[in-house]
Amino acid sequence: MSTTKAVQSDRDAVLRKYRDDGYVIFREVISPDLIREADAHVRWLQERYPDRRGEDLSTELVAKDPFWVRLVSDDRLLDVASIFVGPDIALFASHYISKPPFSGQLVPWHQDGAFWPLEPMTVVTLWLAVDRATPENGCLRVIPGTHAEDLHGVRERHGGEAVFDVESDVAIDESKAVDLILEPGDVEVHHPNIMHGSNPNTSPRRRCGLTIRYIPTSTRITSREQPFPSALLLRGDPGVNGYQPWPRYVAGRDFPFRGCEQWVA
Ligand SMILES: O=C(O)CCC(=O)C(=O)O
Repeated sequence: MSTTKAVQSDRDAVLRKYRDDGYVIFREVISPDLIREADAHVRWLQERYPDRRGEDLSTELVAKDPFWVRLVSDDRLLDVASIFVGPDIALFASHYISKPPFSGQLVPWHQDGAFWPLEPMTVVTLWLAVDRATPENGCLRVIPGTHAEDLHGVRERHGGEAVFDVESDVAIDESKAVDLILEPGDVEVHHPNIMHGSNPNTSPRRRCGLTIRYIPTSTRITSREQPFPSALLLRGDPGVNGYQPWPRYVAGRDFPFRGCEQWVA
């Protein structure tokens, strides 16, 4: 059975798990050939932007980058996203968090929805594993069930390097945290209210994942920046937002990928 068919037939079980725990894992969504391209893309981005950390390849780069848009608009990912946000889908944001060996930064405990200019907070994150992610290299950690809580406040974080310098202002019971062990091509889906974070990478293996934030086009992006730099219409009716144009591929400027000739102006 193809992944898409499997996804549809498991729909009820998936939604039940998401409603109960606030997250769900889909295995082998993206095939090894496209994951190899994503891996090469991350390496290309790091050469192109040598002053940025691997954990900081994010949102403002997306809409100018044909491969990035090709990846987040892949039908296999949109089919998964549609289970949670329906048929009319836009990209709100996307971010590679590539933690280098030995020195990869931690991600403080947080709820995504506490930071985002969205109204209502109807949005889902797909976290696509580019590398194998395990506790040793700082895999994503979630606290199941916390998605049922309201959004808490955030406070400044002190104490060592981190991907960002704020954290949730509530006490975290780490004994309830679940480590999400993922293989390249697996996708974890999480709710904007779930408490999550990740430890530093102290292992010899890189840990790279791509976060992709999908909204139904009925969710309004309320940022003062309009259209939002990474807002892209991906499927269906445009709804309430303005969007960035899809980028065109220019040889020598953009990351070359399979099918890029179809992205030339
Ligand atoms: O990649 C990580 O370690 C954290 C990801 C994250 O915070 C998110 O997906 O919202």
